[in-house]
Amino acid sequence: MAMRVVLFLTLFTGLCVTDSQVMDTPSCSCVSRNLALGATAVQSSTYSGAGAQHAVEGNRDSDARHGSCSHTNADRDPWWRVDLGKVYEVTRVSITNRGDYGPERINGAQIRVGNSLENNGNNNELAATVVSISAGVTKTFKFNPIKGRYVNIIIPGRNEYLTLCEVEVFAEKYTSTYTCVPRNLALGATAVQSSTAGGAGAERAVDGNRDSDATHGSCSHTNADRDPWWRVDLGKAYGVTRVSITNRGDGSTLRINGAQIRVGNSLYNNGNNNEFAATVVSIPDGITKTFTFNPINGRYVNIYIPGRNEYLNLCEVEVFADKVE
Ligand SMILES: [Ca+2]
Ligand SMILES: [Ca+2]
Repeated sequence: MAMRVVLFLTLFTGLCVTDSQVMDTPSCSCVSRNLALGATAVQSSTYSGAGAQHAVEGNRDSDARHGSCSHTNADRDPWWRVDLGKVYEVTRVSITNRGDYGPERINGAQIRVGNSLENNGNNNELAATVVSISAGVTKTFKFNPIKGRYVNIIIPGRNEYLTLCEVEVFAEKYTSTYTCVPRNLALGATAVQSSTAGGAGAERAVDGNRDSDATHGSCSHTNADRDPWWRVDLGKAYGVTRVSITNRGDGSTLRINGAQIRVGNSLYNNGNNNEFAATVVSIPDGITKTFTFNPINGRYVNIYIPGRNEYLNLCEVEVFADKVE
């Protein structure tokens, strides 16, 4: 599953946004990237092997005994620094405080952002001061954009241990600091079908669950209709470019063979006369198969088996519009 997500991001990042434009579009959802994740981090000293990188590994676990918190010795003015690799206009830093001991140690820490390594970067511009953070809590500090490649956390004026369970850094001014993925437009949308067998309604194919065992209640099922069909209403028209179908995995694999995907705005003949997008030659047992095509403008997506009496089973149908809106 993790691999699937990574591939998905790699394949589709960038299709959702333009170089200079807004983030979310109706067909894409975007999240600000944590620029510190996996970046190089250093600190004034390291206590018991708890290196600076433990604060940028993507794990907020606040129990220092679990190995995901950085930890200095009781240095004078202890500090920690991450190198973002290039200059960003930093607007937000989140710090996860230690939860298993000494939450007050973080009190008075300063967040500094800039491009200088003078005094280890601790003379860079002051962005915010950490008055306190409760044990194990992640607290977010927002400020006006500060240009910088380095983000420091320093506790000035005393001898102290600096423990950071996670530091996340964001710069929300440009699209390059966001990751955008296409939304599944069919998820939770209204779906109907030519008839319903055994209570297996059309909505089961848009419930966000690909479970392909029809006995688990997440697959739609028509009767053996002549030319059975299923249709989802996206709520408005999109330039649809991609449909994924999850076939039933507990038998009856061949029923889907010859199904057509149709996209358009008409409800004439229940939408089955809308523009032809792709034919499902076959889909193996329980597999999710993706059909891509040039954008077709449409609010309705139909799955339709023409020319015979058949049961139409769909365990999940996902619909995407990968172009910029
Ligand atoms: Ca961590
Ligand atoms: Ca389902």
